[in-house]
Amino acid sequence: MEAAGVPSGTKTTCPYCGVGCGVVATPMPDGTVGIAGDTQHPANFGRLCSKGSALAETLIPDRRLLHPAIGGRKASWDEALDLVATRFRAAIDGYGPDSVALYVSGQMLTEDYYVANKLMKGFVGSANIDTNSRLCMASSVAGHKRAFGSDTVPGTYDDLEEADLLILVGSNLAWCHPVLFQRILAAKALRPEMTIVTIDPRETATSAQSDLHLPIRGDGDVALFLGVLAHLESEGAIDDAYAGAHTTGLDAALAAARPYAHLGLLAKATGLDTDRLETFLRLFALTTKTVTVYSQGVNQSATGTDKVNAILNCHLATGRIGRPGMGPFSVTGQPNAMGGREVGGLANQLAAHMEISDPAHRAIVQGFWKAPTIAEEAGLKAVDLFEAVLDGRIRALWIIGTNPVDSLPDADRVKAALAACPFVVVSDIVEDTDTMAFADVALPATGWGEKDGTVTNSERRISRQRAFLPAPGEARPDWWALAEIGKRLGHAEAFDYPNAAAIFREHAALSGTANEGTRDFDIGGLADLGDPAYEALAPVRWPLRRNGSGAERFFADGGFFTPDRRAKLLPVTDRRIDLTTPERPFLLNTGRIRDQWHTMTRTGRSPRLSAHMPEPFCEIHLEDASAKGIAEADLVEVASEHGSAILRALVTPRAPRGTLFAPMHWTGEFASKARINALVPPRVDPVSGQPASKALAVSVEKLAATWHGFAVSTERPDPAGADYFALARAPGGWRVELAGLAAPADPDAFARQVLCLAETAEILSYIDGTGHRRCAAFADGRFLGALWMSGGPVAVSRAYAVSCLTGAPPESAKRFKILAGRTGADRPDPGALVCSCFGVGADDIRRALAGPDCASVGDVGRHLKAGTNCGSCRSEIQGLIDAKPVVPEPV
Ligand SMILES: Nc1nc2c(c(=O)[nH]1)N[C@H]1C(S)=C(S)[C@@H](COP(=O)(O)OP(=O)(O)OC[C@H]3O[C@@H](n4cnc5c(=O)[nH]c(N)nc54)[C@H](O)[C@@H]3O)O[C@H]1N2
Ligand SMILES: Nc1nc2c(c(=O)[nH]1)N[C@H]1C(S)=C(S)[C@@H](COP(=O)(O)OP(=O)(O)OC[C@H]3O[C@@H](n4cnc5c(=O)[nH]c(N)nc54)[C@H](O)[C@@H]3O)O[C@H]1N2
Ligand code: SF4
Ligand SMILES: [Mo]
Repeated sequence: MEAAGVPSGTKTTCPYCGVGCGVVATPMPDGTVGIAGDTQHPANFGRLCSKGSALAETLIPDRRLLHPAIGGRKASWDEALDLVATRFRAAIDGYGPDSVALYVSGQMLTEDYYVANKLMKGFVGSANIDTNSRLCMASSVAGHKRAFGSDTVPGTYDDLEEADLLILVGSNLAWCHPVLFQRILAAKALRPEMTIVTIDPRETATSAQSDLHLPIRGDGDVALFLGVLAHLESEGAIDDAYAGAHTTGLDAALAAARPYAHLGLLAKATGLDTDRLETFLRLFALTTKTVTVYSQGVNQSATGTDKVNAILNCHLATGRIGRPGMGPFSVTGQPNAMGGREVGGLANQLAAHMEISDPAHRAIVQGFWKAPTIAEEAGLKAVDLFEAVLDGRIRALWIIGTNPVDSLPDADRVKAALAACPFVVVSDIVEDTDTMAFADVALPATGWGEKDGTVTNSERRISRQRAFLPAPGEARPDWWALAEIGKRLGHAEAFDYPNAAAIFREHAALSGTANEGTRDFDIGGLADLGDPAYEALAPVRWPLRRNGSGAERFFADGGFFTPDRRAKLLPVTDRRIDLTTPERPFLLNTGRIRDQWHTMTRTGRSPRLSAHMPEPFCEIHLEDASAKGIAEADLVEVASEHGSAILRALVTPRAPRGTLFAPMHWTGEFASKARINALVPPRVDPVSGQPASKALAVSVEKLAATWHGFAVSTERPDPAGADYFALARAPGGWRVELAGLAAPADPDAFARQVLCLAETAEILSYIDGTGHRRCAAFADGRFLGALWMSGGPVAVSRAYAVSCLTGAPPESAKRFKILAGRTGADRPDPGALVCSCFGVGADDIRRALAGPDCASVGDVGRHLKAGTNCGSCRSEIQGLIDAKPVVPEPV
C-alpha cells in the first residue's frame, strides 16, 4: 500500500545494456522522476550502474522530436504515413520488393521488431531488413548456429557467479555490463578462490580487477583458443564421453589445433609471454567449472565467427556446457539484442529462430502470418545494404532506432548513401541526430518510459518495459507506425493490432507453432496471456513451452538443434593478418567508456554522465607518444585511408605499444571531428558480415594548434570557427574544449560568440604576462560564462570552472577570482570526476588516501561515499590506491 500523496513506482527495465536490470520509476509531483533498482528483478536484485542511476536526467524535453515532419516541415501523421506508403509502394511496383529496405535496432522492443520483420519478410516480400545487431552480435549468432544448429545462449547469470574460472574475452565488463560485473565481484568476495582472467589487448577497468590479464595481440584469440584445445588434448582433459555422444568434428578440430600445442608458436601468434600462457592453459585444463564470457573484442573482427567457434570448441570438447558454473556465454550489448534475434530481425533469419533458407520453416511462417508472400533468400547485411543504397539498388529506406551515420563503418560513405537515396524515413526520439539530417520524413517515436513492450536480456530473460510517462507531443510507438504502413500497403487484417500485448501474443504463438522441441526458442506458454497478465508479466526466462515445460540451461545432455542433434566442432584456422603499413603504422582499437551510451543522444543529455570523460580522446602508450612528440593533453589527428579525427591524447602506460584506443561515442553533435567510424574501413567477417571495428591501420600526428580554449556557459556555446571543439553538458549549462590552427582575428568578438552573449552583457577580461586570455561574462550580477584561451592546453581546473555555473552569484569583488580558474585554498579542487553518483573526484580520493584509516576501496567509501552506490567506479578507486590510474586523467 502506498501512503496517501506518495506516488507509486512503475516496474520497468533499463533501456541500456543487455544485463537487463529491473528499474522502479516513480514520477514525482514536481515533474521529476525517481529512479531505483528493482530489488526483485533477478538480473540486478536492486543494483543499478551509473547509467541506470542517471536515467531521470535523460528524460528532458530538450530536442525531442515531437511531431512528424516532411522535408523539415511539420506534418500530420496521416500525411507523413501516406507519403511513406506511397513511396514504398512506388519503389516496390517499379523496381521490385528488394528496392526497399528497413534498417532497425537492437534497442527496439520485441513488439516493434516483430512487426518490422513481419512487414518486410511476409508482406513486402523482401529480406532487406537488417539491424545494428549486425555490428554487435552477428558473429556470435553465426558461431552459435555453426556449432549448435541454433542461436542459443546456453547458460544463465548464475553460472558466472558459480564458476571457479571466469574468462572474459574481449569484454570490458566493468564498464559495459557493470551490474553483472558487480555480481561477479560480490561472488568472488565470498569465494576468493574463484579466478577471473581477462583477455584484452588493453589494460581496462576490468583487467584491473582480474587475477590474470592476458594482453593479447589484437585478433590473437583464434590462435589462443586453438592453443587451449591442443593443450586440453595433451593434458587428457577432453571429455570423451560427452564429445563422443553429443558432438561431431572433434578429430578435425584437434588436428587443426595441434600445431599450437607448441608454446613458442602460440606465444608468437598471440603476442603473449609463455609464463602467462602456461598459467592460463593450466587453469583451463584443470578447472571444470569454467565460464567463458565474450563480447565485442571477439565479435567485431574479420575473424569474429572463427573466434566464437574456437571458444565453443573448447567447451564442447570438455562437455563444459549447460551445467551450473560452466559454459560459453556471449553477453549481449543492447537491451533487446536477444529479442531482435528471436523475431528474426537479421537479414539472414526468418522469425522465431526459423531459417529463411529452409522451405519448411518458410511454410510455417507464411501460413501462420497468412502472408501473401515470403522472402525466400537472405537479404543484404548492413554494410552491403548501405552500399546498395549508394548505388541506387535501394530506393526507399526506413531507419528506426539507430544512428548509422555515426555507428556504421566508413561512415562518410554512409552519409553519401543517404544523400543519394531518393527516399529516407527516420524514426527517432531526437530531432537532430546526424542521421536525421538526411531524413525526407521524420517520425517521432515514444521513448523509454513512454512506450510499452518487452525486451530479452543476455540470459534469455524476457522483461517488460512499461510506460510511466505520457507520450510527448505526437510521438507514437514504433510498432504503431510500422503497422500503419502495413495497413496502407493493403494488409489491414495482418496489422490490426490494438496494443503491444496483442503483438506479443502473436509472437509467442508463432514460436510454439509446429515446434515440439525442434527449435530452441519457444514461448508458446505465453501465447494466451490476456492484457492484464501481460501488463503484470514478471521477468521470465525462455524456453517456456505451451505444455508448461521450460529449461534452465541448454545442452548438458546434448540435444543440439542440428539435424543429427549433435554439436559441431569446427577446424578453424588462424587467419589473422597484419594491417599496419609504413604510412599507417598504428592499429586503432575502438570501444566504449563507462558513462556514455553509443552516439550519446541520451546519455549526452546528462550532466552527471558527461562529467566522467567529457572529451573524445585517444589512448596512446607513453613511449609511442614521446616518439611522435606528443605530450599529455595535446590534440592529435588520427587518420586512416577513409577519414580522420581530432582527439585529445591520453598518454598512458596502460595502452599496448603500437595501438591506439578511441571511443565510438562522439558525433557531429558534440564534437568538431570525432566520428570514429569515419576512419573505420568496411572490412567484415566473411561469415557473419560483422564489421571489424576493433582494428584498423592509422597514422597519428600532433595537431599543430596555435591556441587552445576552454569555456563554461549557461547557454549552449557556439564554437563556430574553432578547428576543434568538444561540447558537453554540465550542471547549470555547458562546457566546451576548443582549439584552432590560427588565432581568431577578433578574440573579443570570438568570446562573445562562444558564450552567446547579448550586447548588454558585462565582460571582465585580461591577458596575463604569458599571453593567457581570460574572460568572464555577467548580466544583472548573474554569471553567464567564461572563456580561457592560451597557446597550449588550458590549465584551468575544469571542476572549479563548471562549479561556477551553479554557484551563488559572485559579489563584484570576487568576480576576478573566477578568471583565475582555480579554487581558493579554502575549497580544495576535486580533480577529475571518478564517482558520478556522489560527485567525488580523483584529487578528493587522493587526499583521503593520504589521511589516516584510508587504504582500501571500502575505506574510501566510508570516508567519501565514493563507490558505495552503483559501484561502477570501484576499479578506478582501486587504480588510485595502486597509484596506477585506470583512467588517464585529463588536465
Ligand atoms: N558504458 C557503456 N556500456 C555499454 C554500451 C555503451 O555504449 N556504453 N554499449 C552496449 C553494447 S551495444 C555492447 S555491444 C557492449 C559492448 O561491450 P564490450 O564488448 O565489453 O565493449 P567494447 O569497449 O566495445 O570492447 C571490449 C573490449 O574488447 C577489446 N578488444 C579489442 N580487440 C580485441 C581483440 O582482438 N581480442 C580481444 N580479446 N579483445 C579485444 C577492447 O580493447 C575492449 O576493451 O556494451 C554494452 N554496454
Ligand atoms: N567503431 C565502432 N563502431 C561501432 C561499435 C564499436 O565498438 N566501434 N559498436 C557497434 C555496436 S556493438 C552497436 S550496438 C552500434 C550502436 O550504434 P547505434 O544504434 O547507431 O547507436 P545509438 O546511439 O544507440 O542509436 C540509437 C538511436 O535510436 C534513438 N532512439 C532511442 N530510443 C528510441 C525509440 O524508442 N525509438 C526510436 N525509433 N528511436 C529511439 C536514439 O536517439 C538514437 O538516435 O554501434 C556499432 N558501431
Ligand atoms: S548494468 Fe547499468 S546500463 Fe546495464 S541494464 Fe543494468 S543499470 Fe542499465
Ligand atoms: Mo552492441
